[in-house]
Amino acid sequence: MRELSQKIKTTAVELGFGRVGIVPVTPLDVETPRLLDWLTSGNNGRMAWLERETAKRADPSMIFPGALSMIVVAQNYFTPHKHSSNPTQGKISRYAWGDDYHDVVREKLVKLLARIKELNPEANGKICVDTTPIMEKAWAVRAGVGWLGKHSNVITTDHGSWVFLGEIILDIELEYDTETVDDHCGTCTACIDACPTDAITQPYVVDSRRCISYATIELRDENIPTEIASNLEGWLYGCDICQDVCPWNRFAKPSKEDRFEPRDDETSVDLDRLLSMTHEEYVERFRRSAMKRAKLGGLKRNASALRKQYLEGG
Ligand code: B12
Ligand code: SF4
Repeated sequence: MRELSQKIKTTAVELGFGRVGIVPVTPLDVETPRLLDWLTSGNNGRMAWLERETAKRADPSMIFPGALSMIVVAQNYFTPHKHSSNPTQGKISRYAWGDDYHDVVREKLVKLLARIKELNPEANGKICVDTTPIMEKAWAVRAGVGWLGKHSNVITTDHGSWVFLGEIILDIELEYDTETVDDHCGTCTACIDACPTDAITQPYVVDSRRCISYATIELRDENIPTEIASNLEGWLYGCDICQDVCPWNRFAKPSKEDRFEPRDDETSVDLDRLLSMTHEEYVERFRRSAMKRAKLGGLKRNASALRKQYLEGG
C-alpha cells in the first residue's frame, strides 16, 4: 500500500500537480453542518443546485459506491500578467485567462487514473473537477493540500491560492496522509477589508449574493443588483480582489502549464467589442474557455453594467 501510494504521488507531481494528498473517505461531519447553515442563511443565492445534493456533498460514497480513498490534487494556474487599467476594458479573473481548467485538470487526472490501474488492475476510480457534488475545499484541507483562507479559498504554502482543485475517488485502500496544514491567516483581514461588496460576511464565510464572482458568472437571466453593479471595480467575469491582496499570493511562482497563459494575450476584454460581438465571434473567441459559462448574453449584461459605470464616472 505504501509503495502504491508513493508511486501515485510521484506520478501526480510528474503530471505537474503542485500538491497531492490522500485521505480515507469518511463523511464530512464537521463541514456538513456548516454547509447546511450556509444554505439555510441563503448564501447560495440562486444556485439552487447546491441545495439539491447535500447528502452527496456530505458523503462521496453516495456518488461512487465502494469509495474508500480520496486523492486530492492542486494545480497551480498563476501566470505573471496584469490587467489593463483602462476602464473601457472589462477584467477577466485569472482563473479564466487560459484554457478551461475543467478540461486541463481532468485530462491530467485521466492519466493519473490510468497509471493507478496499471499499478493495481483491481482499482476503479471517479474523477472530479469542480462539477461533481463534493466539497472540494473541505477534502483539500483534510488531505493536507492547504488551509481554508478567510476568503474561503484554499491557500497552499507554495502557490498561494492560485490553485485549482481536483480529485480521484478510489475503491481501494491506500496509505493516508495524516498531517494537515495549519491555518496561517493569523490576524490578517486583508481579503475581508478589500472586498468592495462586503461579501466575506465573517472569516471563512462568503455570501454569494454579495460576491462579484457570483453576480458576473452564476447569476443568470436577471440584472445585477444595483449595490453590486455600482461596485464592480472593472470586473467583467469573476473577481480576484480577495486573492490579489492576500499576502500568501505575493510569492506565487508561474505555472509550468502553458494552457493557462492568456488566450489572445488578453486578461481583459474591450467592452464595446464585446457589446457588438456576434454569436459566431463569441464561439470562436471563447472556444475551450471557462468563460462560456456566462454565455454571450451574460457577458454583454456585465459589459453594459461596466460601461454604464465608467460613463457615469464611477
Ligand atoms: C459554489 C462555488 C462558488 C460560489 C460560492 C463560493 C464559496 N465560497 O463556496 C461562487 C460563485 C461565489 C464561487 C466563486 C469563486 N470560486 Co468557486 N466554487 C464553488 C463550488 C462549485 C462549490 C463550493 C461550495 O461547496 N460552497 C459551499 C460553501 C458552504 O462552502 P465553503 O465556502 O467552502 O464553506 C465552508 C466555510 O464557510 C467553512 N466555515 C464556516 N464557518 C467556519 C469557521 C471556521 C473557523 C472555519 C475554519 C471554517 C468555517 O465551512 C464551510 C464548509 O466547509 C466549488 C467546487 C466544488 N465542487 O467544491 C468551486 C471552487 C470553490 N471555486 C473556485 C474558484 C477558483 C472560485 C473563484 C476564485 C473564481 C473567481 N476568480 O471568480 C471565486 C472565489 C470567490 C470566493 N471568495 O469564494 C475553486 C477554489 C480553488 C481554491 N484554491 O480553493 C473551486 C474549488 C473549484 C476548483 N475545482 O478549483 N464559487
Ligand atoms: S471574489 Fe470579489 S466580491 Fe467575491 S468575496 Fe472575493 S473580493 Fe469579494
